[in-house]
Amino acid sequence: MGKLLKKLNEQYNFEISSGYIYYSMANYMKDKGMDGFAHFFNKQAEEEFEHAEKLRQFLFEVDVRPELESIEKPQVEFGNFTETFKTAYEHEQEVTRRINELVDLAAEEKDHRVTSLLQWYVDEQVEEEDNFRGIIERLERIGESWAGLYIYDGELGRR
Ligand code: OFO
Repeated sequence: MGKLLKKLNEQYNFEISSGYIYYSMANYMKDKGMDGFAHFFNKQAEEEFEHAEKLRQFLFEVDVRPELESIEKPQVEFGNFTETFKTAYEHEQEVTRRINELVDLAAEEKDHRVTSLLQWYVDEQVEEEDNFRGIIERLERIGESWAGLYIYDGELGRR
């Protein structure tokens, strides 16, 4: 496996571990009685597994067998609701950094197949980051108001 495809395999694993982190956030929220926020993070986890699946399919298509690595134990406590979303946002920024690195490497290696695949991830990251920024802004406005939190919990529960 060349360097670029190895890095893609790493990203495949990273997407799975992202899903794992979001499951942990979902459990934190559920434990605090915020079923809507928990639902949001469960959906987010499912999306990560779809991102992983897309990479897995691609690797097979270019005749590489994807390899699974062990997954690190995710964080369990997150401080509070806003902090949880902030941690998720920071995680998405890390994903973006990794995708950009892959884009640069694909350009260096002149691998247009990978460049084309990665364009989808570049666009997806713009959406993901915007999404989390919006949620954090809402939560910061709501502050400590339980009435506001419950309304927003219901809203994100319909995602
Ligand atoms: Fe949440 O991002 Fe995957 O790629």
